[in-house]
Amino acid sequence: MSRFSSIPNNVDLESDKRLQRALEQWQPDFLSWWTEMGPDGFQQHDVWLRTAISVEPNGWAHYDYVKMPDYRWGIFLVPQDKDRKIHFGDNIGRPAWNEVPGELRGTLRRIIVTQADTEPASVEQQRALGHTAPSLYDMRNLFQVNVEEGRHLWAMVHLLHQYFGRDGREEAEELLQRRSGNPDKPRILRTFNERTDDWLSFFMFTMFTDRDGKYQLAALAQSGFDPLARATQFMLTEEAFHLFVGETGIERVVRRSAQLEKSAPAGDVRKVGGIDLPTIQKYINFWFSSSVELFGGEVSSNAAEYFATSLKGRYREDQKSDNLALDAAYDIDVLEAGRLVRQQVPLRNAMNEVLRDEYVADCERAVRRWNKAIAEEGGTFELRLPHRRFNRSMGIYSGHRFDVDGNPISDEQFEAGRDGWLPSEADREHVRSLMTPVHEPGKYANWIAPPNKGVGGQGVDFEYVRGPAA
Ligand code: BYC
Ligand code: FE
Ligand code: FE
Repeated sequence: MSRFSSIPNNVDLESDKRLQRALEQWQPDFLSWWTEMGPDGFQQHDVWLRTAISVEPNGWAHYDYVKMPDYRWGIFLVPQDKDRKIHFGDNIGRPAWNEVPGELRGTLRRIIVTQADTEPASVEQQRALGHTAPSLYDMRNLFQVNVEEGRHLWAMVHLLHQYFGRDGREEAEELLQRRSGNPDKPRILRTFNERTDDWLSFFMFTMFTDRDGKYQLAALAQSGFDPLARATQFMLTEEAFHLFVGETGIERVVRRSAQLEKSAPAGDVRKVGGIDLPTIQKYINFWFSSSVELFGGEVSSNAAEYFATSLKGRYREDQKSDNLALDAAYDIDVLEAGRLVRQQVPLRNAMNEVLRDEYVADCERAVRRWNKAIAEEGGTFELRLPHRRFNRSMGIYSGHRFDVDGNPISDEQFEAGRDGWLPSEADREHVRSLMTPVHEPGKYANWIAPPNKGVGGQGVDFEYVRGPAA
């Protein structure tokens, strides 16, 4: 396939020459960004990848060896329902919009740009990980996630180009210019500037940060702006795999640690090349607290506006009974003179917190699964989520200190507890010291259990990534 091949799509791109030209101009810029900031190395390797060739359920089962730069980054929206009506907020009952309502243009653009910015950011954060993959199975999963995050960027850039004219084209260019972690041109949201250069962090990121993606995309899939709803709905099918990588990745690390504990001298897992469970707990504390931040402030007039204007609903808004959310209230604990006091806020202003509740419950479920794996291996350690107030720098709890149970504490107490709660430099150093590549089919690094089964119709010992023929 040629480098500048036509763009796979189900939006009838061929009949909209202006849009097609705009996207074809952006495509080489995307490919140079991918070359510069995408996975470091392995670009000429054959990777056993799944490619979306249509939005039909069977359009998904397509696996083949593909070189990453030849991945077919396409534009796919779930099919349109021409009779669709807006089902929440102040525009409830009106036909869903297929053009941007003038007065919502700025707000909508901002939501789309924020969503879009996270996609290339995550690829940048993960770019060096191929070199230290604990197996070819894991390396392949990493690259699958990377190419799909690239496609998510395409999905959002399509909306910017089609519906936002020149402003949209400028935003699309800027999306390729910001850089994760660069102090001069950082990515928009903080978690997307964190370092994710060891595999424990990668699994934490796909567990906790991609899961924010799931809930944000699900909220946008309710949108009254139909092209956004249809684009994000399709992105969710890809997101499920990213979450699988994170949740099962952590489970495999945890299981291995519990196994090693039994044989290690004095139960010291580090001495036998594993990651001890207390260190895993600290990584959970860090990545959970960073990712809950992505839901925005607890009390937010932005969130109220997104809901009122029918641009962003709640999780499964279509299954709720009160889609106006006008008379209801929500209880939030706020800090007053050093004590937590319950306050009522109008429900619409609490929409970020409402979405965060769904997210936290989903994370609790995963922790139960990991604890089950520990118990199965005969271990007794119990992992847990820190309280959502712990370690916050956005929203009403920022500027105050809380312990992992959510109790208010002093700065001194926090500093004294810090290395017990969050990864210390020594902890990170230990994790990094284990990151040596295992690139032989069927072999897995010592610190992680092999998966139960392979992926894409292959076994655990398949050659998922294959070097160029010599
Ligand atoms: N870091 O009213 P507030 C994904 C800003 S992940 C830095 O509290 P709002 C993915 C905020 O922008 C999903 N800044 O918040 C995962 C605002 O700025 P201004 C991404 C932050 O607006 C893994 C100010 O603080 N999608 O897809 O109600 C791999 C106060 O705002 C942060 C979306 O986020 C932060 N953490 O809610 C790949 C969906 N949080 O106005 C991909 C679109 C807030 O003072 N975005 N701020 O300049 C939104 O819906 C909202 O913008 C947010 C924030 C939920 C993010
Ligand atoms: Fe994504
Ligand atoms: Fe994702």
